[in-house]
Amino acid sequence: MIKLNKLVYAFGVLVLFSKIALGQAVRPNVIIIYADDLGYGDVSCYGAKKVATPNIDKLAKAGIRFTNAHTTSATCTPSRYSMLTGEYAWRKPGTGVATGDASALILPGRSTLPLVFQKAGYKTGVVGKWHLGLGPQGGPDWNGEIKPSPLDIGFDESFIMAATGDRVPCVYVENRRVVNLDPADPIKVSFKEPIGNEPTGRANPELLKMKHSHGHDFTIINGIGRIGYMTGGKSARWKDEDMADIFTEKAVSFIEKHQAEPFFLYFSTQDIHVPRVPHERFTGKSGMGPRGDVILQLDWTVGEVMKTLDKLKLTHNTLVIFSSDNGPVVDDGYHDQAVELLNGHTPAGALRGGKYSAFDAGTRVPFIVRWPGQVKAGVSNALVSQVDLLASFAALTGQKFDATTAPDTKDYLSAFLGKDKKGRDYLIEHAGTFSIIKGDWKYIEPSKGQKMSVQTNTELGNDPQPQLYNLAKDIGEKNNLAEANPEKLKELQVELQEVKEK
Ligand code: NG6
Ligand code: CA
Repeated sequence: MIKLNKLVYAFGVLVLFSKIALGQAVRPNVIIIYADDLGYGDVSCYGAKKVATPNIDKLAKAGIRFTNAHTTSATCTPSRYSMLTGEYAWRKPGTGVATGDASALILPGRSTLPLVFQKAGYKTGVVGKWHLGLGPQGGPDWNGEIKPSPLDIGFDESFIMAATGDRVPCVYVENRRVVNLDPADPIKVSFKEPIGNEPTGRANPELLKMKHSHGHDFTIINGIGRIGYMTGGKSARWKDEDMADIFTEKAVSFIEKHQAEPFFLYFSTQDIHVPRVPHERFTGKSGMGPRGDVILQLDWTVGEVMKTLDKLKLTHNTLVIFSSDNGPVVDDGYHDQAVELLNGHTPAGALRGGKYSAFDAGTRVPFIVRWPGQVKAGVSNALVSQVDLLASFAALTGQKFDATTAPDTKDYLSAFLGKDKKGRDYLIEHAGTFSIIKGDWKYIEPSKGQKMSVQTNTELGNDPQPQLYNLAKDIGEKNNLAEANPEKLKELQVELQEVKEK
């Protein structure tokens, strides 16, 4: 039986790569489940012991679990920008963490990941956290048609939150409209000055069900202080407790609706970002407080998607990617007991730093690819970057893309499918400070930035001295070899400079 399986697999791979080599389109369904702030060590298949993620583990067991996969940035907006456009976000000013009323950062007229699929004849959809701006300069019209939106850059369908769970406006946007909006109660949003007269976390802390530890003291929505002021839109406001159910239901119905055609779904969960407000089914279940509970909720979400694929008999014809947009953070601005109840859990695994950090925990993330019958299950240490998904899926589906607008994405399909065990020669990470990884080596450029984020208790990786680490021997980036190895240092400095100037 085992032999037969091996033969079937080998044949599948042979056929697949012959087709790709011949430039013939291969069109599996593709789902990217993109978690928010999930760290390298936050799931059990990456070594977590205090929290169990059976559904994510199952995905990893049937697919490839990458140990050296990276986002391009240590925060959300730039990572997503790079993944969807194939351009490192730091090339474009204004792609740092976006406010809730930011205008669209990805404009029509350029290559994008969803456009690659759309051109290949896929139905494309986005569900969940967007955080890439909406609307024209000056921000979107929350009470009218929202344009540009994901619909203008390659998605056929869109059900999103504009920014983050902790930023106003706390409403869902479906295609071009805010969901359940009463025109008699229009939405106004401001990130500059107070508007309306609703209570704020700063003025009315007694109204909060979850207190802020830093920031997050503007308008109170659903008992939680947010970033930014909001008034109106009462009937449209979300309830954080239901968010995972709502997004999961939307993702599942997208899959059901398009089961007969190739589809691409970018499913971007709010979990495990702050505010961590799980549905009561998960409350208290991890023993680690809300942060652990939303990891369980995320795992449930993944399970629901997998169940849907099984039920519709799409498992074999669907390539699933599971990953995260940046590394972990424990206290990201709310008193949710994440610190107190950590219970020895290490969100970053053996890596140093976390979200916001130039150390590797900022950008090295869980990354799983499952495609039964085509991708051999196992572990890959190949160096891969999310910026390469665009070119790689263009290669898979036989599409061309505009490399002038997507200059940084390269075809590493055979690394993503587990055939090439090496992956990239180098990749760039950005956390305000630039780093480059090349082979076993990582260089972090000198920076005058803070060494520690006191608020989040994160080592940011900044140092006025150049830092050089041998990640193969020192994954925790403890032993700076810059002085001991000036040639390697120079090599990486030159390489980083070349990429920056490209
Ligand atoms: C920070 C927020 C943090 C989080 C982050 C964005 C404060 C003090 N901190 O500014 O809570 O929202 O932005 O996270 O407001 S991200 O994952 O979307 O990039
Ligand atoms: Ca994030």
